[in-house]
Amino acid sequence: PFLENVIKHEKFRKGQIDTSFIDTTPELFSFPVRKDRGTKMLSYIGNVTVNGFPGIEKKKKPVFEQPKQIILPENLGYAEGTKQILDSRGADGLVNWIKEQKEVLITDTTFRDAHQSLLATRVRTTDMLQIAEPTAKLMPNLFSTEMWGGATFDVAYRFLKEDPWERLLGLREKMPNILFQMLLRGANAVGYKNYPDNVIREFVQLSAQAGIDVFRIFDSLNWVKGMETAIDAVRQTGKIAEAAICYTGDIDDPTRTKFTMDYYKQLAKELENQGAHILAIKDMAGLLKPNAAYRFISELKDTVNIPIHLHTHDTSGNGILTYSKAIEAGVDIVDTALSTMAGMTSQPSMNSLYYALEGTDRKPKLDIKAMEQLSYYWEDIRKYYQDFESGMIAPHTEVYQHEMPGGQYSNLQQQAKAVGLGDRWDEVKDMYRRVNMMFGDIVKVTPSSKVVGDMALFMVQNNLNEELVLQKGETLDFPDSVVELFEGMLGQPVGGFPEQLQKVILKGKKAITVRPGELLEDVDFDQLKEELYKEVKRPVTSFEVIAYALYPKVFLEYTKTQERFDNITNLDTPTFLYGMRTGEEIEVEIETGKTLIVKLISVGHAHADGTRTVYFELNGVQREVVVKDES
Ligand code: 3PY
Ligand code: ZN
Repeated sequence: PFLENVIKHEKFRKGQIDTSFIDTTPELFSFPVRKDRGTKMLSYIGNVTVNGFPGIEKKKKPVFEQPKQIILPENLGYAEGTKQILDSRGADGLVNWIKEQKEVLITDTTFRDAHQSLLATRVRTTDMLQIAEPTAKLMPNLFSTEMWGGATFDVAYRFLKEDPWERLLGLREKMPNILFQMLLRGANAVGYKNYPDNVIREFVQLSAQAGIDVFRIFDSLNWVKGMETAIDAVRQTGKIAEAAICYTGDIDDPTRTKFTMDYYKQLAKELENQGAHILAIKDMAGLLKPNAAYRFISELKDTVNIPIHLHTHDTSGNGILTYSKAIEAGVDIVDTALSTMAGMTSQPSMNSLYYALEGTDRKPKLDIKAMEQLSYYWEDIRKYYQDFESGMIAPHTEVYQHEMPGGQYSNLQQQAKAVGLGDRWDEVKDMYRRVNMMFGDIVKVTPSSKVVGDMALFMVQNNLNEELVLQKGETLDFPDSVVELFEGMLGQPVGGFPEQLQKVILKGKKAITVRPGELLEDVDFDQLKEELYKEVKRPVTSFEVIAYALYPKVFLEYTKTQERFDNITNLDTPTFLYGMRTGEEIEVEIETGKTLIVKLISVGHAHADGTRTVYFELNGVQREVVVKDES
């Protein structure tokens, strides 16, 4: 409802919003009170108490400590930050400012990649909103906070039953001084397939309008053509187009002949010519070794004139050393996460990097005490999501072999469990490496990494190896994603597809070599809006229409959940994930100033029809809901 009010507001529609819009527009917070809200919420709690949460083995709700809150001094305002530089000087002004900085600049990925990589993207908006203001007030010198895009968009709708646009608007309100950065998968937007050009343009336009400043754009095969539309769309909004080279292989390994220094230099130059304001090095698996990083950054610095922003994952345990070398070589910006959300498949720790740079003139202008305080909060929050942890507890150097992106590791592991391969995870990882080579050694990052993962699962499940795939290919029903990749629907890989395998997989279908966007028909948004209106039987916003264009099934499913349970985003995370213990009492603020007190009295025996009655007290009054027991 908050988002609806924002979007319907005349000022918002005319684009007349600034950072004070929400503060100075109290009517945004007036919602029609829905009478059955309480019942719907109880129905959610009853349901998760009885049936558990998808992806979590059913168990009694653990007892968690209250997360450590940060009490800010009352008079502490928001210091001006990079957001004000972009807003006042424009994209080129910001680029010039970056070039003038002696210190290395820092992006905080805690709100996006860190939890995508450690906790299967499951961190909820409410847990971010509670720490957003302290983050922005205590760390005004961050270059940016990466808080949106990648997998967060569909996971929000699909698993968290919340609206990612509300996350963006809510955080924007509490963090008005720091650039907001998102990860955009080029022609795949925030999805797993190429979309028509006008969908990309509309999505970029709305994201910019809702608060994104820096768009990190990549193509999952490093195919520049797949990034053109997105780069142009971002430039048109006046925001920052940060075009990415995805780093794979090893520039120091002479046997990896596709991904050489010359290849990367050529790509960097192309992206600069394409209009990138910043060049990102997206080392999504953490394969850039320290000495290679020094050479890589030095040579790229000599190749392009735009700032360079390095992203890595700490899977191997070498992340800080890689950054230290890259910083010595002059990299402008690096991605880190707060320490308790860092390390392993996530980004290297901001706190550690701070100390690693002591005694150098590139040490970032950040407050280490603040980092530590913020890290305490995340340490507690992370426990809520313990069931989504990957189980990796120590540096994992096999990443140099399997090359799996950090953001994929815990997600593929969930996928493997879901198809009954949880106990064959080691085989899946090794198969992932073999599939990469079978595919001709390709860039592996969403969605190409998902295709490699799907194929690895398929081969382990069906006890296949490389020869068997070629021999029996005609009779095998390959995963759709694999067929689409070999059809050219994700673009063209470096050096083309291996021909024999392509033939086997396509079974006579023709592959394309042009940009898929050239063949996909534009979406008629008016018609789509009409269609969605008929489905949900209420007025819909442009944000909802684009979500529906990107993820029709997931979005409709989400609207159904919303109808069934109303707004459950304000439930605390332990209750959202585990329901309640008998006798437990919780408070839920369902709207500003309106709090419900919920107590679980008991869960009744199963009835003959497989339902159970769950008994609550809501603000002291007895209430019951009937829940279907799905066990
Ligand atoms: C994503 O596309 O979600 C990624 O994080 C890729 O690294
Ligand atoms: Zn990443």
